[in-house]
Amino acid sequence: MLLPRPTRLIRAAGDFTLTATTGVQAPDGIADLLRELVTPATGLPLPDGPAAGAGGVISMRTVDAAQLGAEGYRLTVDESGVRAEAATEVGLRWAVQTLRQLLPEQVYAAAPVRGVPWRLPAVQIVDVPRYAWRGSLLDVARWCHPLPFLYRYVDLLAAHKLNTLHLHLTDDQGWRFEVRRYPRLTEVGGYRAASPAGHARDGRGDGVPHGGWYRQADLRDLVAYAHRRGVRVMPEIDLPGHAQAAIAAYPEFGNDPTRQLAVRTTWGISTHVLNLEPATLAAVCDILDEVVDVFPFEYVHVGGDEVPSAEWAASPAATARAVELGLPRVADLQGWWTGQLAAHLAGHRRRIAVWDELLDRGAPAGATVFAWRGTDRIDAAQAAGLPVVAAPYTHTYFDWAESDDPAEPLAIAGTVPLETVYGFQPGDVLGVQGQLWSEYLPTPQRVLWRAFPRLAALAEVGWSGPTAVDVDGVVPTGPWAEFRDRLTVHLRRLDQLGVGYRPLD
Ligand code: TNX
Repeated sequence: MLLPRPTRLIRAAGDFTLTATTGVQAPDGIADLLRELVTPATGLPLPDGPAAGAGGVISMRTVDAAQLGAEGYRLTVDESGVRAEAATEVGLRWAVQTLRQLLPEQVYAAAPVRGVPWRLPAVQIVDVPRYAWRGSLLDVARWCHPLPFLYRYVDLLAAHKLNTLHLHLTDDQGWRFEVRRYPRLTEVGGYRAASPAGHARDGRGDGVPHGGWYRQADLRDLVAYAHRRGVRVMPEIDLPGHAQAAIAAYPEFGNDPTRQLAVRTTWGISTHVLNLEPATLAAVCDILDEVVDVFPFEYVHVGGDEVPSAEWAASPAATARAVELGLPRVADLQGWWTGQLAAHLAGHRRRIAVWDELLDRGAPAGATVFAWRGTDRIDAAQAAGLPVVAAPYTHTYFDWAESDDPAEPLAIAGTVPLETVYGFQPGDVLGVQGQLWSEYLPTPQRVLWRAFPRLAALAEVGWSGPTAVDVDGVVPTGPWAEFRDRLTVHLRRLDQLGVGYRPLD
C-alpha cells in the first residue's frame, strides 16, 4: 500500500522482521537517515555493519545503473534482509522512505511503540519517478510560519517523495529573508500593523500586528536538513511587484521616493512596484547575491506575477527607458528587467524561475516558467520553448477550498477537490507543484489541513503518473478507487505523524 505508487512492485512470499540485531550497511548519510526515521518509534539501534546476531542486514548502496536515473531505486526484501540500489544517494533516500512505508504505520510515531513486530513484507520494487520536479510552494510571506514547522513540512514532503520546497519569502505583506546589506527589509518590511479579519473582500482589519523573519544561518540549517532528505529548497523573492514590504523599508526602491508606504495590511495586489532605475537594479542584485549564498539550489525564483505597470507608465524615467530599449509597451520593461536579473544570476551559475505572466512581457531565454493561470499557460510556455512547471490553480491551488460545503473553513476561493488533483494530467513538462498561498492559512494547523490529503494526490501525479497498475496483487477497480483505498491506509501514517488533514468525504 505504497504512496506514491511505485513503478513496479511484486509481492513475494515471506517477510523480514527488523530486530535489535539487524545491522545496516549503507553510505553514512543514508544509514543516519534510516535511523532518524525508524529508530524513534521502533527503538531499534540499527547499528552499522553486519548484524552481531542473526538479525539480518539492511544493505543500501549506489551502483552503476543509469536506467534508474537521478532518483530511481530498486528495493528487495526477502527473508534474509533488505537490499536497495540506486544510481545516486538521492535514490537511496527514496528507498528509505519506501522501506518506512512498508513497515507498520506505527513507525511514524514520534516516541517508542511497544508490542509491534517490525515486519516487512517480501517485495521486489523498481521505482523511477515520472517527473524531475515535484514541488510544494509554501507562502511564508503572508503569515510567517515558525521555523520548526518548516522542518516538519520538509519531513512531510520527503515522506511523499516530493523533492522541492518552494519558499515564497517576500510579498506585499511581509519580507522574511534577512539581508545583511539592507537590514530594513526585515526590520521594517518584516512587520505589518494588521491583517484582514475574515475574507479580504469584507474589508475589515483585525488590528493585530504580525511579523517575523528568518535568519540566514537558520535558513542554511534548514537547507542542509532538507538536503539530507532529498529535498531542495528554492527561494522566491517576488519582484518587481508584490514588493510593497520592500518599498516600505526602502522608499527609494519605489516609483515615488518621497512617499512612505506601510507594509500592506490587506490581501490582493499592490499597485506599488519597484522602479527600474539602475540603483534599484543594483540593490536587487546585491540582495540576490545574499540569496544564492544561503540557498545552493540551482534555481532562484524571481516572481513576476501580477505586476501592475501603471506606476511605470506614469514615470518619465521608465517610459523613456522603454523607448530607448525599443519596447512597444511600458509593461514589457518587466521582461527586460527580469532578463537583467537572469544575467546576474547566470554569473552565479543559477537559473531563474518566473511566474507565467512573463510570457506576455518577454520572458528571458532559459527561464523556467511556473504556469499558474490555467492549463493553457502550460501550452503557452511550451510554445515559447521554455521549460515549465505545471502549477495551475485549477488543479494545484491547495489554498482553495476542497468543496463548496459551507462548513469548510474560510478559503480564498473554491474549489479544488481531491479527485481533481488526482486526475491532473500535466503532459510533457518538467514537473508539477502544489501551491499553499497563506492569506487564509494563518497557522501551521490550517496549512496541514489544506495541504493533506491533496498533496499526497499530487505527489502521486508527480511520481507515478496516471496509469493504473496492479499493486500488491490487487486488481484496481479504477485508478481513482485504487488510489482512494491506498490513501485510506496512508492516512493512518499521517495520523501517527499528528497531521490534522482534511478527512475524506
Ligand atoms: C495569486 S499565484 C498570486 C498570489 C496569491 C494567490 C492566491 C500567484 C503567482 N500570485 O499572490 O497568494 O493568487 O491564490
